[in-house]
Amino acid sequence: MATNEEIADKLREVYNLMQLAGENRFRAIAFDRAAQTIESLSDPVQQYIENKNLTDLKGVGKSIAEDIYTFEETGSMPVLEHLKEKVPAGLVKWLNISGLGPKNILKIHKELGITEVDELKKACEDGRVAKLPGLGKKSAGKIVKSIEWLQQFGERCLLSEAASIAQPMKDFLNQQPGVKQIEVAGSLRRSKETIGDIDILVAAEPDDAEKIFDAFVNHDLVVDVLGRGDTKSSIRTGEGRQVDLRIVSEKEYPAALIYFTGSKEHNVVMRQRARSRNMSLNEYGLFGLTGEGETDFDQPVDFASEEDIYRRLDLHFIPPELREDRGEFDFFEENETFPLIELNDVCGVVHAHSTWSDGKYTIEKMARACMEKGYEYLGISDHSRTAAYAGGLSIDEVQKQWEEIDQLNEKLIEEGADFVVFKGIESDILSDGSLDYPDEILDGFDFVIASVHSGLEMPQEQMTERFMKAIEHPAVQMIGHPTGRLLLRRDGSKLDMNKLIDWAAQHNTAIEINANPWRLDMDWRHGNLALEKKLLTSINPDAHSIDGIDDIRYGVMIARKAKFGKERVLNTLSAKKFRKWLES
Ligand code: DGT
Ligand code: CA
Ligand code: CA
Ligand code: ZN
Repeated sequence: MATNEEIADKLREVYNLMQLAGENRFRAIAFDRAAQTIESLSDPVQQYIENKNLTDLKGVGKSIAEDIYTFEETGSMPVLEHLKEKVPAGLVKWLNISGLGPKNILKIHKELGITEVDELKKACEDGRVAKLPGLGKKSAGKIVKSIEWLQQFGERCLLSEAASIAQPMKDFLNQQPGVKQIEVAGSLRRSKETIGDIDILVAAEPDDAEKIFDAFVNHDLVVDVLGRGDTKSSIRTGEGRQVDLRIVSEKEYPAALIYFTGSKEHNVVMRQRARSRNMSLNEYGLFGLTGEGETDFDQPVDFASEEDIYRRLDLHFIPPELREDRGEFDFFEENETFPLIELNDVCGVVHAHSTWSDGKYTIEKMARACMEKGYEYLGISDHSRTAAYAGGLSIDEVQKQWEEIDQLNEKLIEEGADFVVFKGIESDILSDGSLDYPDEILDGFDFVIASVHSGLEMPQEQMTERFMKAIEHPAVQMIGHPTGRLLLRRDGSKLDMNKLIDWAAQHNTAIEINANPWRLDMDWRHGNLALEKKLLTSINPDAHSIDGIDDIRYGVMIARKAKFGKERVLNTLSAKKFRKWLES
């Protein structure tokens, strides 16, 4: 059963390919419109498929409805398959080049007779593209930059996407006979913000490996088998993600798990530590050394878990998120554990948008969803007035929103609900560092998140000053998504984060970890300094919908990687304590 998102994706693929095939523009747009409708539907589209009433949906016509029914029955959509035959596969990749639309793609493809991204890059560099009508030198330069960006990051995906592939895959494999232990390894186990490929490790008897690999390569998500051997198979999913499955013996499993979890940098230090203790560590195990100082496979050192191996190297167990060779070895030589925040510690949802600005749901709907998910409070923070493009609130609207929140809170008390809505705002930081409302309005909020949404390209020094002014403003409790980056899409602003962390810690202002998987900003790499300065954070979903609230889990993954324990994360406080902190 396909989800709303999956069906929307298919329709959008049709839309993209139709444009590249030069088909009727209006027919193509119809697919895009249907995709949008289904994507933003709050009920499961399955209901409409079962009742055969898809055409009740605005923007879904009869023929597209038929395409969807067929897709649901057969798993493929003829119109899409047909288009795939018609459009050169290389050209489809051009759609990922930002700033290059289908019209120009077709023009370049036809005029220059090229289909590959590499050919396009060359044509931009040697002036052929610049000579085409309507393109010019500037466009060609932009295309080259986008291609370079793509080549650097294009093969990676967001943490959320990788997790949504790995989880069902792991659950599925775990049910296969013969699987004794299983773990997701690699960058995903380390909670990196973007993932190259997904690595899964299984412990099984060698005789069972064949069957397990059979199951793996026949999984629903698989479209291509990239390789198959005795101990490793690789597949590709429909979205182009690669998954590597390795099967090792139970005996080798702990050493293999350390090896394939990485990072490479962490592994290098682990091997050095083994060496300096007259042992050799590799993916098969821990061994003694021969007289010549080579690995002596006849001298295995016993272990039954990752923890055992760490102990053999005079270390306590190092949580996977921290295995980046960024100070974890010194720490875990001395200390048994580091208390990292857990998803269950989070008590409240801070930073959420409602229909008052660009959110999809009313405050009440958002509040009830938070309640259902087990949270104690919701901090609403719509956009401020300068963010007109996102429906930012005028002073008048702010005051009306406050009334609505007061009434809602009263209603919740009457119902006996143990839940409260806080009045917040995501105030733009204007280019001179001032906020978006006069002080007397700012004082009326329970909390203020200060964010930059425009003028992101400011020189570093000026941008840092801009943030520092916001940090020291007495009305501001937190800084939102400090760099404004969109992972795999655009770099963030240039900022002196070291200075900001120091400044924020001094002023008791938090810097959020924006949990939206596109952002994950502030970056975990600032974790060491944040710890040293005792910086506070809040793990904020920046939710624009009910589903968006669940992004908190990615924020928690990044907060762990950034060495935050719950005592430095504000939304682990109970509603009462959170209010007290806001007032202090
Ligand atoms: P990714 O896939 O780019 O997001 O990052 P990883 O860390 O998952 O890297 P991947 O998939 O190439 O390899 C998984 C782990 O296997 C990696 O974290 C460490 C280990 N590994 C792979 N190749 C090497 C190597 O050449 N040397 C060492 N020391 N470890 C390696
Ligand atoms: Ca990997
Ligand atoms: Ca891999
Ligand atoms: Zn924002």
